[in-house]
Amino acid sequence: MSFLICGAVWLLTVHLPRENVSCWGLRSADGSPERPHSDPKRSWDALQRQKRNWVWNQFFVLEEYTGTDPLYVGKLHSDVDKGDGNVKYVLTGDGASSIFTIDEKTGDIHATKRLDREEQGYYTLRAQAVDSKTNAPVEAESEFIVKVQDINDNEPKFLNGPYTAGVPEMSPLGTMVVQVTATDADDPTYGNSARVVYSIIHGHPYFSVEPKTGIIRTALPNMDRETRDQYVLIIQAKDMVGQMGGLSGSTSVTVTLTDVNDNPPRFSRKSYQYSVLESVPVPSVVAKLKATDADIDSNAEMDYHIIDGDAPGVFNVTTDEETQEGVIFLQRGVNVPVPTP
Ligand SMILES: [Ca+2]
Ligand SMILES: [Ca+2]
Ligand SMILES: [Ca+2]
Ligand SMILES: [Ca+2]
Repeated sequence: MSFLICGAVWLLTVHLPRENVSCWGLRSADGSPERPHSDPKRSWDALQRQKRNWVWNQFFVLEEYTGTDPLYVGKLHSDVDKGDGNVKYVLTGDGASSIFTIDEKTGDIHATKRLDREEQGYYTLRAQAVDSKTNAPVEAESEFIVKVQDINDNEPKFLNGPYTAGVPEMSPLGTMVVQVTATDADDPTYGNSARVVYSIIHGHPYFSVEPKTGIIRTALPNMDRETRDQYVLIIQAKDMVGQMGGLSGSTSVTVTLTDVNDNPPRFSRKSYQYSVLESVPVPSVVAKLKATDADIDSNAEMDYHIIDGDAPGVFNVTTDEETQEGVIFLQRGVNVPVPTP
């Protein structure tokens, strides 16, 4: 005896002995029906040849079905059932009666609720055929799976966004800044619903993103922190490999150019002139002057030296750490010679 579970497209057998196979109607994966053979041996051979094209013991139901009628899932059928009402079909297991109903006479299974693959991807059910009067089994109980078929109903999401990153100014073209990743809750093993590509919506022409990896790189050489130190990029991830009709999500990436010491200190004047009375005590501060540096932090820290013009060593200069000024002070008495009359 055989006991067939017949799906909308896939018709599959639970156990199929070589002899007494009487319920044919198998469709191959490309949808073309297998023609029944009168010779059981030839039928079995044909089935064996086709077997690799079949998904066994599975039904497929499209998720998020919004129709008003219950969704047809498939059919149980035992060849003990001669259509005279003596066989009753019973469904047990995951979601039996709460989600899946079976017509006990015809074996037709329907889903009565909208299914969400991202909540539950498959249901394991058990099929039974019993004598409608005595409830005695006429077939051994068999397990099968209803797999929830994915639709593209989830957009890619940047779970770690928004991002912040830094890259040194003046970096060569193509320097990696940061990698962003979007996840898509749809089925990664089926179709393109979870296949994401990245693109840059805002941030051209300074930065680019690799479509497959989400790696962000510099797209211009010689970006100068002293001209502009921050960029806010918008990166988009789109499923369906970026094709029309795909769903998308986006995130921002704030990129800060970090400082490189590419600016020398500059004095605001070519020369400074100060006068000092010979009577001032030693040591005394004579003058303070300040050079500026467009860089920041340690790249703008000053250290002043006298390099020329004070051979006798009358003056010295120190650096005021707080203000970054050069403090010139008198370290020896100034003895101005009195002009002879
Ligand atoms: Ca998706
Ligand atoms: Ca989905
Ligand atoms: Ca700099
Ligand atoms: Ca500098």
